[in-house]
Amino acid sequence: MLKEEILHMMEKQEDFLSGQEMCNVLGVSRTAVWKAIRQLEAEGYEIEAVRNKGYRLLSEPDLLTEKEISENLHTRWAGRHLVLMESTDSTNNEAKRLAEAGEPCGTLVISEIQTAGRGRMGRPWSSPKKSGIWMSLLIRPKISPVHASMITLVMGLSVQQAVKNETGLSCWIKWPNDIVADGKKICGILTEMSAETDAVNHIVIGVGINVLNEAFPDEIRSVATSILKETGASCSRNKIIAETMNRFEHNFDIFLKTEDLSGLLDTYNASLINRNRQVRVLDPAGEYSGTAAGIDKDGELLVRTEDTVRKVTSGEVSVRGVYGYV
Ligand code: BTX
Repeated sequence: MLKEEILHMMEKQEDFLSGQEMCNVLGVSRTAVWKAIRQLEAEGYEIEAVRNKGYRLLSEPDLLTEKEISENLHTRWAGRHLVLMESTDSTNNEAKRLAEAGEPCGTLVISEIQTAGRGRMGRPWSSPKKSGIWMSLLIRPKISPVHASMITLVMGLSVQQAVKNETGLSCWIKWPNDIVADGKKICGILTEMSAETDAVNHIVIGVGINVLNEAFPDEIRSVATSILKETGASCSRNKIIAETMNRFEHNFDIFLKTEDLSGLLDTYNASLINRNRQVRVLDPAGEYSGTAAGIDKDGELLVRTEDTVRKVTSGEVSVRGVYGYV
């Protein structure tokens, strides 16, 4: 596309690039160049235009681009088939539709906005435009369906490692499906599966990361934060996406060797915010408190109560700090 070629030329040139030179190189009219420049400006590129000198690129918006994601991807399959969307109801829904249509393992659906982003048990997930990473990875593993819930933990660890590595933010895993920084949620994970009794058809792992959000709606202000709010700095969503895929593929290989978390246990527990903290377990069968010791190889949270150690399975249970969310 002309607009991309012009952008590419400006990216390579530090100084002004004359409109005439663009016309000559690309074989198009001045009007066509001018229109393409206007389109780029509308997308958030800051371009300086000076008579008799030409155009100069001042800054680029943080757009999701296949190019920047792919350049930072070192995987065999995870994220190798990218589906970038401007808008969708939920990337989990879209990934499920693509799964039914036969798209391959490793397909990653990413959208700039979700109009009906979902959390667990039908809870809403706030997914405003261009401020976060709303993505879903489709996988088709040959594992027993009873082991699938551990994949949420594998992804949680991968996101925590990727965010820490890419942004320097000190963040932690909150079992089973959140990443937190400064006691508030920066990421939530929703895993959904289609399976027969003893075989998985496909699994969709949905990841929502608050990256550039400057503010949150009233209902979630007390529990939500973003990378920008915590670090005060902007960062590349494309690189975080790629690094999450790099980490996930590596961690998932380790998980597959034993079909449990024994190979990831120490790394996981070292990044677990709940560890050695007092927690309240909101079990529909009865609430109780204790000290979280860490997870076991099956991904259950071990909670030491006065008389015993209880194993908490993710399912419908929520875990809270005694004095608040963490
Ligand atoms: P969850 O059920 O653990 O958390 C949902 C709760 O989190 C909500 O009830 C609300 O209190 C709070 N919340 C809502 N939006 C946000 C937000 N942006 N930041 C922090 N807290 C929030 C967590 O479920 C799983 C979320 C998965 C989201 C991804 S995005 C891509 C994919 N598509 C999709 O529809 N869901 C997943």
